Amino acid sequence: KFIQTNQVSILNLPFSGGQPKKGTEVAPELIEQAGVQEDLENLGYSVRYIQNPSFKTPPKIEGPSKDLIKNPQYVSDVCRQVRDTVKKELSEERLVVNVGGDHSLGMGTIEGVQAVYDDACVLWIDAHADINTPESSPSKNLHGCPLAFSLGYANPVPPEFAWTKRVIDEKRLAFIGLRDLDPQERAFLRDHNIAAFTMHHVDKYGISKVVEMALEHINPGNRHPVHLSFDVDSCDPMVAPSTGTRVPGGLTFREAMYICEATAETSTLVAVDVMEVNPCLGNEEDTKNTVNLARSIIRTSLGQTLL
Ligand code: 4U7
Ligand code: MN
Ligand code: MN
Ligand code: MN
Repeated sequence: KFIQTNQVSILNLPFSGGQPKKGTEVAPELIEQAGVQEDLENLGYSVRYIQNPSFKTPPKIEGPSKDLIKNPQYVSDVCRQVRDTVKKELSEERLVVNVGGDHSLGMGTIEGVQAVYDDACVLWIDAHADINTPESSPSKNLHGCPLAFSLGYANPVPPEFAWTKRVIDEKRLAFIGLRDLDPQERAFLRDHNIAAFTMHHVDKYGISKVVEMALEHINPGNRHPVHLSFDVDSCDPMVAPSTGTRVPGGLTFREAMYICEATAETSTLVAVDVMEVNPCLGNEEDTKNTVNLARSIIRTSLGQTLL
């Protein structure tokens, strides 16, 4: 609608520092090999691939104590780099596809999007709310915390994350797919009136109504840019088996595609994240299916239709 472009930048973000399982760092390469560039070229896009190979060097484990957030400096450094790259690509009036990598990267992608479009809204598709503060996090894994940084909830902000700011407003954020929340996450969602559509709502209203309600809430009249952040664990483990935090009772493949289709139809999408694919989990078939899901999320949110 307002940003008319066929230029898209794909950021490969091979990173697993926000959680303890190795493997999400190899996902971008496999998703690329699945044929994403060709998919997007077939849709009429001109594609720029951006690789961040420096992410691949894992640090020595930081945060040795059980009570401390894990790998703060590493996650912080990578996310700041992601913020800058997203910001640069968007400033050149390109669309951005962020291919993770674990979901701690979301604090970088959100800051990058908000730096260019400060009224952009965020549609977060996930089994989890990822809104834990370092203090409230039961696991101390940063992939469960990105939204707490983007909303300014972390108090105190760990020194490593002093660069993060409150860049989104609660009324510009909606969730779909939730089914595994920690106590403090529930409290944040309730106390701040955040549009949180759980799997209960998907069952009750159907996916089309849920997406309509979510988009109407964060983006009435489609006047704002949309940042879609898709964690593949929003999907049922049968659909997305190769991911680190599987939760039963998730979205079907079609429900996931419907979210992408409905978002694409608004012509407001500026950025999409596809996160948490872990090709090292599950068998070969599982990996293939999960990588193909990621590929489908990308081409569908960028406009591929069935007909
Ligand atoms: B993901 C969890 F405790 N809430 O904080 C946590 F259940 O990016 C899970 O959505 C976080 O995959 C999952 O560790 C992060 C846990
Ligand atoms: Mn997530
Ligand atoms: Mn999740
Ligand atoms: Mn903002």
